[in-house]
Amino acid sequence: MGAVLAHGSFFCYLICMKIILITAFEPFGGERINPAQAVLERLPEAISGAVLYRSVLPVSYRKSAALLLEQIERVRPDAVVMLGQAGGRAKITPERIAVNLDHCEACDNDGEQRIDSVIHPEGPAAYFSTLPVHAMLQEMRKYEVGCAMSASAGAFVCNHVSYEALHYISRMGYGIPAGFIHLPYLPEQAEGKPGAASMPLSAMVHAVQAALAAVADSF
Ligand code: PCA
Repeated sequence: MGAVLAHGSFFCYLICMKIILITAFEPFGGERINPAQAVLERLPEAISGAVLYRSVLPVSYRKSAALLLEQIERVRPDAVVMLGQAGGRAKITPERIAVNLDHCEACDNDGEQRIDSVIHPEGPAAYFSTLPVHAMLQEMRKYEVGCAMSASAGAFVCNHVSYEALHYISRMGYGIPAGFIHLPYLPEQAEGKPGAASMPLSAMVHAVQAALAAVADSF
């Protein structure tokens, strides 16, 4: 995939470059910033020969996946990498799995709460990430940032879009790698939250760049 793009500034990249669709989320839960969005804005145009097509998704069960799937159709990327905030985690955590469940006490930015709600009744209980998670971790460790594989993305909107993307790609037979990476709080978010872990923005940008290089080198 990833051939001709009749889309704005990306038109110039034309035929031969690979495309990674990379998403982040807007702030939520009373925060004024989402580290994923801050990282997304600081990534270069291209990494290891792959052009980045970026998109900031709403923290909304209803809207996020619809927008992402529409972008997969329009952009026809060679890989999909989704970023989000996992407040409280100390490390950058590529998610190994997405589960077929929406379940969180917290409401999304539309005020919607979902409790024990199956995403696709006909779908499998879970999908493994199809990103090269271990190669990504290996590349990130070269920058000496804390990173580790995670076996649960929770069951809020990040898991939701991750499941939806993997389900869609599987159903459509696109065979492109996709998966999620959770990021810690930024230091300014951790202020006023005693004991909350955080990571400087520059470290997260370098680490995500390294992870994306591993993705780009895998196709
Ligand atoms: N983190 C939330 C949703 C948006 C985000 O950045 C999550 O982990 O589900």
